[in-house]
Amino acid sequence: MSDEGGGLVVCMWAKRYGRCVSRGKRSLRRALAERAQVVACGAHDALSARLAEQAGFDAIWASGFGISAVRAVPDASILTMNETLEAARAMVDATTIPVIADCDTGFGNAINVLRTVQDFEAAGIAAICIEDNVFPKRCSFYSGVARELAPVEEHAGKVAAAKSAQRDPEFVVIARTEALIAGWGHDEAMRRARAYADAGADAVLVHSKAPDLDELRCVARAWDRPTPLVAVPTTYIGTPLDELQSAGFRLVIYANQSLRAAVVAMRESLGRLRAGRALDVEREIAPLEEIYRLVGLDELRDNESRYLPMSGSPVTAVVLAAGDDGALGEITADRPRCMLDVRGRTVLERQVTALNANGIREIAVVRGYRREAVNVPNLRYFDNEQYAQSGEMVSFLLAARELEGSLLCLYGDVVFDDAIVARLLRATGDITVVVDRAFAESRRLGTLPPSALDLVVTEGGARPEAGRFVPGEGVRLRRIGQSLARDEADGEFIGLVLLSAAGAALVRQVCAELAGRPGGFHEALDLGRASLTDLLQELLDRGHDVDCVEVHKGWMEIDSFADYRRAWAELRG
Ligand code: SPV
Ligand code: MG
Repeated sequence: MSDEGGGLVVCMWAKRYGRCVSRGKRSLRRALAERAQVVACGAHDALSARLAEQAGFDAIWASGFGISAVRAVPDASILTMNETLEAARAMVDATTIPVIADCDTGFGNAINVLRTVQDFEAAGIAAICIEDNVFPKRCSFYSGVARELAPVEEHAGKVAAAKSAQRDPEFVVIARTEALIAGWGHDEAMRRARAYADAGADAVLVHSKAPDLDELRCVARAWDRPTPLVAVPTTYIGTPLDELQSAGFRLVIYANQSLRAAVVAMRESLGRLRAGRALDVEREIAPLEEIYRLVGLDELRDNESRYLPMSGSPVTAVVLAAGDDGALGEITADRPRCMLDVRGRTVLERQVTALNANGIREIAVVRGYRREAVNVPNLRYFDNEQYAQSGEMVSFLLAARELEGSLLCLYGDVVFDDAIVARLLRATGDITVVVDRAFAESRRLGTLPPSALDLVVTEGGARPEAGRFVPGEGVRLRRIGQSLARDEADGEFIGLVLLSAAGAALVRQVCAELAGRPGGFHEALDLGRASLTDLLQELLDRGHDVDCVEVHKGWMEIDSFADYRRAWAELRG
């Protein structure tokens, strides 16, 4: 079975528990065999490892320097083996590429190395690197350090012990010599490198703190073993990858750049933050949504809807079903639109099914016109006695004042795919509306209905790409209403709005501030007759963000008899 195919289930399970080295992308050995050069990026924790993978690196270097630094201690054998192991294991869990663990001196002598290999291999780590410093080591770049190296035989013994301890044939042992760092010269570096290769090392790292590649080029030229050479360009920073490759370095490790990048970015933003407001750094820091994506919030949500009891859903749906404009004539003489039957199920029952499928059990319906006909069991009802003279905003508030938490508000005459609700529920903003991009297509084809549509102007997001619809991210609503020019509008509001608990509180507060305001309100004659779109435009005018979830069809509004006939023709029973 291929690694990306049949082995995937085992591998995903194993990934969680870190035991996937011998398979596919986790194998550094395979990467070295298949590629001319493997480029690893230093990481100090799971998140930096994930970012390194996303940046396109082939492997992760679980840096001793970095793992120490994020615990604010020097790179000087201060951390224990378990602390290093846990940090590296977290990187394995957060990524799918090989993780190379910097094991310093191996955490003891050759006997300790046996245990080191067993533990790191069992954690899913693809490779370890052990260096010939004496314990306690000092970072290769610390100045003023008397550098002592372990005897070559002792380190070769550790390498042999490491090789004998590995169970997985894919596991890689990198031997590192500090001879050049300690100033012991080219010949000693070669002697050690050869001894470690002969002891069974799978790759050899001759560390250098020279400002250019010259001394390492000499090492590579003199190299007379098949064992691949490894470079760590921390000081010879001007050397490009292709030059390292042609010099003979098959594995390149950018050991600490991610940590140093993070320190500069944090220090600069924190300085500005301390001196000013959060707004002053907002544009230069990652949006919250990016962090949500990085840590897999979507996966959490999917798992919640899959495995948690549905009654725990914190979202309450509010169906606005009070009004009636008589547009459907006779068929709504004794019932509102939400109670129209479409192939054996009413519109409201269809809505309940789609909401339930997404874990929403709390459903409130605001009734008005022919309210006695709205009697689907197990729903909570609110009655808008003034439905004939009032708009959706009044109906919504009637329910919203009594309800807590996040609210999903929907028109009573729309039917929609379950998937639209699923996507809306994944939204992370405080106010999110669903926008149909098929509007542009209908406009182009001249198939828009003559009746009023809730049009929108948005910013960002999907534009048709070679006939393919790809929903965008970070799409914001800019304007909404029925009087927007059809040429200017780029979508249609489908009547679904999700308000987080904070978003719902904001709406209540804005409505309270508006109460009693005389005169017209956006497209409405007055506040009492305002629709949901008027309320949304008011929120936009006040500077609040309204996010959009983009869809392409998948819903239907029953606004006319023609719509009703189409629903019968297109919907299943
Ligand atoms: C580390 O990242 O901990 C290393 C590489 O050992 S270096 O710091 O460049 O020596
Ligand atoms: Mg190190």
